Amino acid sequence: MLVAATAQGQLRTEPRVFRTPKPGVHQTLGAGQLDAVFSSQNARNRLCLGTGSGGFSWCDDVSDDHELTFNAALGFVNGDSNLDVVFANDHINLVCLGDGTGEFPSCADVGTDTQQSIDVALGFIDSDANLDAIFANYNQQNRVCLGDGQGGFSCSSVTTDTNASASVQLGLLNGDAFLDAVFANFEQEDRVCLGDGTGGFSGCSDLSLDTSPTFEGALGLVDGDAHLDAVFANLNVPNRVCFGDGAGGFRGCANVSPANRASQGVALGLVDGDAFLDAVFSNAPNQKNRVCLGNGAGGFSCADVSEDNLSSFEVALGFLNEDDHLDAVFANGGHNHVCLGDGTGGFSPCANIVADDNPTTSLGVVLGEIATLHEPIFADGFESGNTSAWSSTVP
Ligand SMILES: [Ca+2]
Ligand SMILES: [Ca+2]
Ligand SMILES: [Ca+2]
Ligand SMILES: [Ca+2]
Repeated sequence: MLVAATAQGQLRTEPRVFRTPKPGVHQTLGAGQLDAVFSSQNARNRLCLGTGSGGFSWCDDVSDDHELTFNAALGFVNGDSNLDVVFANDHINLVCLGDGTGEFPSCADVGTDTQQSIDVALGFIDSDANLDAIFANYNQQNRVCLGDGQGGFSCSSVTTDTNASASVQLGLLNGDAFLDAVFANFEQEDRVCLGDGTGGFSGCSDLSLDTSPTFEGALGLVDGDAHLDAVFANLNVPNRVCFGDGAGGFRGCANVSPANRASQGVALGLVDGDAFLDAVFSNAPNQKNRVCLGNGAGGFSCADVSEDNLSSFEVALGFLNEDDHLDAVFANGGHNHVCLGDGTGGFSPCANIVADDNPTTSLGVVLGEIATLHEPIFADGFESGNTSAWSSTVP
């Protein structure tokens, strides 16, 4: 449990203790290599450093915090150019500030809210240049937390709604330049809340009459117009796509496919070679994940990602190797999993992330270039930090 008494915005510095020694020569460091942060159900959240060739070479705890974490978001929270991470927790949410080497030396509570936050999104919600956070809370008021640019946040309720929100996405849904929010609600109507540009939301309305058990949503341009659309991952009923009208409403919804699967997560990206947005769904428990190729008009054609029957709670898409084909990382019960895209809608090969030798249950995954700074190379046999052992530095 977190230190509840930690003052809002006051960073606590944690000892930089790594349980797994980093390699002396850190071949994974360098710009352009995606790393992954996994949100853990019953253990510490994990960072895995990407190799740039489709694998992950090294994993360790992000911090000593032992919260039940449902999901995370990456962004530049304070004034440096190192990616930071915000965790949506069962209790108080957490921000950990990165130092660019793959370590997060400072973590702090995000406000003092103790709601059960299932998801978090980051964006510029008010008019300043400080990144803000918005949290989807289950059966409690959703909260918006405005950043102070230094790692501190000031939180308030989005509305008085106390829906079973399981997911939140930010996007420009009506004609103004203020970020809006879509909340996916479990067995309740999903809601859209229009931002007023000052950190408030001028009102929320039902996105549709659909009351599916929805775990996650994603926003993207699915059909041929310039209005953001929403795709929802549903439990044991068809996944749905809803088409934005550009005015903050949605003009209708359709099934992504008629299949009923236990979809817990969804990510959108250009998976095959056309310009039409595609969707990848993570399914759990013990089901094959699915890739659904968009036809640019709102329709999808779906297939299994692989033959693996995984318990995948979340999926993230990114370029993990050097080809131009989107790849997928799945957050699993057990070993997390990577599938490399072939650019035609297929994924092969797929492999477990064996660099994480202590797999638990990961509920979320986000990708970003976290370890971008070059690190000193140390001579063999010397511990990192023993400055008498400097041999050379990476240019
Ligand atoms: Ca802000
Ligand atoms: Ca707006
Ligand atoms: Ca496509
Ligand atoms: Ca790739």
